[in-house]
Amino acid sequence: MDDKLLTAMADLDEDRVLSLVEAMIRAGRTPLEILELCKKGVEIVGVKYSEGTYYLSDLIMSEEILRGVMRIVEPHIVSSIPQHGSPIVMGTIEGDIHDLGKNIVVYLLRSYGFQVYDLGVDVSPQKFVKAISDTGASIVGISVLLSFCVGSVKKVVDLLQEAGLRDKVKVVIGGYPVNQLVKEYTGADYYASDVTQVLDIFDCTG
Ligand code: B12
Repeated sequence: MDDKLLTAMADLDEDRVLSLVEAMIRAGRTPLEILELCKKGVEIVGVKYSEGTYYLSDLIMSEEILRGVMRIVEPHIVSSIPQHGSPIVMGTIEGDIHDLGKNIVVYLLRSYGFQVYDLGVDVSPQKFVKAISDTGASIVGISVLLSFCVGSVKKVVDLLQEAGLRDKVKVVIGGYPVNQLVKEYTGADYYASDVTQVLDIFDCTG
């Protein structure tokens, strides 16, 4: 069924994706596994877009389908983890409006008992730091999909340092260009390249 879901997502066959997801939920597959398969399908959509087989409207369609998937899986994210004390500030960095990945992470964290302040997309480094200061968050999650926006992620870390908050806040980054090198360049504490790593990271920091 995994291949079928991946193919249906890549083919942008909304009805098939949603019925497969419902069947997988009934068969006891976890929301995490399902979301990860859908993410791989969206990546194939991205490749087809780069090759010129798909158009912008197709990318937007992939977003619509993914939101439908999230609506189905969300009630099935059952957590035994109690409400976590410290809030998390999340957002997509300045200049970047990609939010599918960030929204999945926010959905998951909320379902697992974290209090998340979602600042949305195109969030300036100053706004991140103000939100951290205002909420007393000890974790900030930054999503970045565009390589040329990585510098602004570093700016968040630098501003936290200047504000004397760096030691009090764990910086977690994720998104398409993120890897060990980007983590080191930005000065972040952790990075995640897929949804399955996200909970581990936030749990060990929370
Ligand atoms: C869908 C998409 C769009 C949609 C976005 C819709 C939306 N609401 O998000 C639209 C059409 C708007 C779009 C626009 C653009 N896009 Co675009 N887009 C994509 C695409 C195909 C998929 C991204 C996606 O949603 N993936 C699915 C989600 C679920 O996965 P994810 O984002 O990786 O998130 C997961 C993990 O990374 C992680 N994660 C993500 N964030 C975080 C944060 C934290 C804290 C943690 C812990 C984890 C975490 O967990 C998530 C769940 O597993 C990618 C290709 C790709 N392979 O990624 C290109 C891509 C990101 N886009 C790209 C580009 C260039 C653009 C445009 C500049 C195109 C243009 N010429 O206009 C614009 C930029 C607009 C802007 N200012 O931001 C490039 C970036 C290249 C680069 N290296 O910089 C890519 C890589 C395509 C490519 N191969 O060229 N795009």
